[in-house]
Amino acid sequence: MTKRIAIIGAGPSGLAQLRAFQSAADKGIDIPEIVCYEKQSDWGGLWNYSWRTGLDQNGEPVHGSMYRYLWSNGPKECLEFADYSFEEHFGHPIASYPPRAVVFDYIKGRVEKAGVRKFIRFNCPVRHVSFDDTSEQFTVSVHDQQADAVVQEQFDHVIVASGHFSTPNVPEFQGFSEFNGRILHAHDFRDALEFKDKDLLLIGSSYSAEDIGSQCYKYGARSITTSYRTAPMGFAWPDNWEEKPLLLKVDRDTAYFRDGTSKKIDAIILCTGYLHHFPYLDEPLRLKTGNRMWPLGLYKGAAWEENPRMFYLGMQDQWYTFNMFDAQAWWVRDVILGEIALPSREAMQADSQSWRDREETLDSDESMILFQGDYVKSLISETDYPSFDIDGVNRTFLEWEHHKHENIMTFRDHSYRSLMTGTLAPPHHTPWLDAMDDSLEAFLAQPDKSARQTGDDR
Ligand code: FAD
Ligand code: NA7
Repeated sequence: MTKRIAIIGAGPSGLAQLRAFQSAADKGIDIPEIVCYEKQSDWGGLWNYSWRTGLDQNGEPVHGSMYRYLWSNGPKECLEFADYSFEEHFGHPIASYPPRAVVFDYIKGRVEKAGVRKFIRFNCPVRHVSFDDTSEQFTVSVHDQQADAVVQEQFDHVIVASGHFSTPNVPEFQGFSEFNGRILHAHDFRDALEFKDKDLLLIGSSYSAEDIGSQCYKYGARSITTSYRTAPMGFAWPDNWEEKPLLLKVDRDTAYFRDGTSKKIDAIILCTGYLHHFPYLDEPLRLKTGNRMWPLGLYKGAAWEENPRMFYLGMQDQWYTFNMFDAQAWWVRDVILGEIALPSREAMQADSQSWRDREETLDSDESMILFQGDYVKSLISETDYPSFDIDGVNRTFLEWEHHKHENIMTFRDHSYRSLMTGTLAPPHHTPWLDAMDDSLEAFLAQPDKSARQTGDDR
């Protein structure tokens, strides 16, 4: 009997899984029957922009956390697919930090070429997943929104690819109920222009605080204050941007911080991260973790040790993204196809624990990047995913870090060499701070060649 596989989510991780199976089928290998359930009406996950916040047209929580004017926060050379380069997709080299619409187009290009859309059932949120020990089958309940019917199907394997940057972590601070302005979480942030001429407070000191603050600076906020719990970001911020210790309380229009200082503010954005949230999973199947480099319970970061018929993709905190999801998806595919044998549960747990022990020693961005690079290497060594220069990707990440610390407002003007094609990216025609139009058309518009400069080649 042909095995049946359910994939939950058609974002970059779920699409990596579809592409992995399709690549095996292309080589003449018999692949299982695959159904990918996607609650949105299109693929691409977070990269599929939605103006909506709160609930969607079907009453489902809006998945999207991306916002207008979002440009890749790392070099595209670090996330490039090993089997489908940016150059192949666009027909020519492009600059290193594309805006969201360009990345979305690239993700789409690979899966359109692979012809895997037929496996996806759109507008189908998964409501419940359980496992029966006797039949060794998963039962997946899905709400087919178009038919408005909840249906159940049986599967041999379930692959969870529903992401973990969509359910906001929303702490409360004293005085929020009486605050005069708007309070929102980064998940609901959509347009920096809303905060033009405003004094803005952001809580948090990670990617969202850095990038949403930078967007708001770029689009004319009067001042930015970021408030950290553990440590400041420490970049050389513009003059109207300051970092403060944690917020103590707010009083109508004033924020008070732990160092005794205060500031009048108009709006607060909680850049306080996200929860790993799987409301549709039965308790024995549910991963419980914070956003970290090595969640426990997942052998090779992917197989659910308690029941390795089930898999999770993309659950780690992410330096590596698309090509790491690929490495995981190829590995999961080969476990399902019987090409990779899993060891005993004890051996899986011991292996995971050794990664966790190393994770706990990581004390710098560099050590985390090298850790995740080693993880990607370990997966790729077991499959036929095209090998690529992971040490080179690590080096590119380190250059990126260096450029951010050199100047947080100009790091996106740098260019890097593709580890897949060897081509050095051309500089973008407009410095990021001046590039107000984030459309694909504006980004790809050919500049006047005489005005081009040479990119960095380090
Ligand atoms: P997602 O992209 O979240 O996709 C999950 C999919 O599962 C969605 O399509 C969702 O609709 C679907 N789904 C969820 N629940 C259900 C359900 N119950 N039933 C059916 N379907 C369901 N990464 C980078 O490499 N570069 C960047 O510049 C970058 N910027 C980012 C900016 C923001 C604001 C955020 C939040 C993340 C950013 N990321 C970036 C990281 C991002 O996590 C990855 O790029 C990528 O989108 C993760 O892919 P995924 O498929 O694992 O999850
Ligand atoms: P992250 O990277 O998980 O960071 C969350 C931040 O929120 C981090 O600075 C936390 O501080 C802070 N935080 C969390 N809870 C609190 C409370 N209760 N009070 C104060 N501060 C808090 O999430 P991001 O949204 O920045 O990034 C997620 C992804 O989105 C990322 O991959 C990007 O590509 C885009 P801590 O340092 O733990 O003290």
